[in-house]
Amino acid sequence: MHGHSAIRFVDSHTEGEPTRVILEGGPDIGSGPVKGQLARLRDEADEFRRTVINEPRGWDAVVGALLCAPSDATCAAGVIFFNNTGYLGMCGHGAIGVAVTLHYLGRCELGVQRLETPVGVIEVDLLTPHEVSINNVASYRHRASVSVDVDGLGTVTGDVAWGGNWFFLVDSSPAPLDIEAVDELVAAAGCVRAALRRSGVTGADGAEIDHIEFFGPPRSADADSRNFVLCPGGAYDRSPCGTGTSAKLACLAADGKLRPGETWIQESMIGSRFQASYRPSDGDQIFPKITGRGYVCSEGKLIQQAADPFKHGIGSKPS
Ligand code: PYC
Repeated sequence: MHGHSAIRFVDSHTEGEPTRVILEGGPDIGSGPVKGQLARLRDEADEFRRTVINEPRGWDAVVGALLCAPSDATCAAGVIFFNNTGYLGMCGHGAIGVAVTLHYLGRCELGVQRLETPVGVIEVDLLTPHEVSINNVASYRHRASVSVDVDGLGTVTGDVAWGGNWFFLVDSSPAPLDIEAVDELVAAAGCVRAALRRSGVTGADGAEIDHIEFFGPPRSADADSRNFVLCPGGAYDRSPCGTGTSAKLACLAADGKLRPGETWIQESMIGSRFQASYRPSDGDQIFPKITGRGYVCSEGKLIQQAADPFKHGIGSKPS
């Protein structure tokens, strides 16, 4: 068949949140550090991200994972995560999705593999074909108890923390953490993010805080907390968010509310869970460990016919 190109993928979900691993058909982004490969993907081939994630081939909640060559010889692969608006530093649910997908394809055994991400090396430990622990990049609280004036909500106070992405963590959710209230939560979190921008509240080195996290009491008796996470492109995380839970651990550790090795069970908006703990790192940093389950749910080829005006996805300029 001619007049089209194809991108081969496997979809999985981690505690409800989708990951699309790209197996073939990605652009040539060279080699070297994964951070540099991400820069080339973003600057020279961003239509690939839009093709994979945007409608009509994808949807707003899915996170893409492009496997690439690592520059760190101790790593089995490099991985670049992306979504409907851009690129992620790390992605916890996505790393679990990559691990269960590679095992499903017969490309890795149970046990530990190291992956190079744009923000550092992580370890994925495939405990069973579905259960994976990740040892995330060092995480830390950057600022505590920052107050901002938010449209419609008044003063909102939260912590700024790094867990592989930048988060603003608000302990008392402005709306119930029920799936019925998800539109209200998305709108409220969007207003918080706008207020942070307006007030010049950032992560380290002026980095944009693009994830907003609200917390409340858990529904199940053995969990510690329930969360809502607004992702950068406006979708909410169906899982408890691996990097968001890492940021939460960093705040709990900084407040002396969770000791090294102690377990924290984070429940998501849909009641799925991550089990989390940490070991201390240098200074104020911690190394989070997050355990969750992932399941492969489809595989196939994305087709781009040459004549299709939306071959790079809706939201791209029609060609
Ligand atoms: O699990 O780290 C995560 C994540 C980030 C955005 C969506 N999921």
